[in-house]
Amino acid sequence: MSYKRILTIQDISCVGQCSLTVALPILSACGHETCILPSAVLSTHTAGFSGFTFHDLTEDIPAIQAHWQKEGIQFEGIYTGYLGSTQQVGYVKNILDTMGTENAVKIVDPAFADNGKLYPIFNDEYVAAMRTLCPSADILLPNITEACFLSGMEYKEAYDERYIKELLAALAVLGCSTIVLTGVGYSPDKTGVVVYQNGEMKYYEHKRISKGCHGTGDVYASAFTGAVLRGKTLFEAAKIAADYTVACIENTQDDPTHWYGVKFETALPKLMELL
Ligand code: PXL
Repeated sequence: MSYKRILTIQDISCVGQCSLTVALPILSACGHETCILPSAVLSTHTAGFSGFTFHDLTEDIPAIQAHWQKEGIQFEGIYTGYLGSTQQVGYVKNILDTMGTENAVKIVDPAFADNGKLYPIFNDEYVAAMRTLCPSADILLPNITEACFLSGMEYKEAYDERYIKELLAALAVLGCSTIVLTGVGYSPDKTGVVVYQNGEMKYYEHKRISKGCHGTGDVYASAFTGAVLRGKTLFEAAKIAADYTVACIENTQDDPTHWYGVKFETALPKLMELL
């Protein structure tokens, strides 16, 4: 049993089943000590709610990091998601570069866009900052939209394997050559994930249940991180995270009142079984 200390850096959306409220329970269920650095506090996530509050925590980060350094605290895994500001990306890069143990695994989920569009608070300057985070990551975990914004390639709704390979090669140039690309589907009722390593693509295809469930990217990234830190290979972890995410969506799809996230909690025993 590998019990690791993981730091995850992303926002607290108080309501909405995403970011830290998803990462913390999932990483705990995977059997890891989970430390958090909240990037911002929001009343809800920003996809579908209007009038949400947003409190950026950028200013707090240097003092938190300095205290950890004074205490000699280091992390065996660092996993970043939705961040609070462009300036914060620089602070997070420094944390990735200095706060890991010798063999720490660093996973960056860009978490700034989906379905061809940036999330509300982000802009081109943020995307440019996010590019600078790539060389500090061991594994980059974008969806197709984020991969397009980062690499500068055109976003397409329909594509073939050649386009995906080109996209991954263009992304790898930014400095992280191990990429797990999510939401890759070559036919309407299928989706899947591509694991790209040493220029080679390996594809795990599974059924697509419904389009655009909120928070599934965070569910996927958290389960993937938990599985990798449990010593699974990248492909095994990618598959476990996909099967778990599908189970979460299946848990939720027959409840129209639950539009803002997925019921990931009742599927946690399945994740533990898959591990
Ligand atoms: O799930 C990604 C995410 C995280 N945090 C906040 C969001 C979103 C997606 O919209 O709004 C605040």
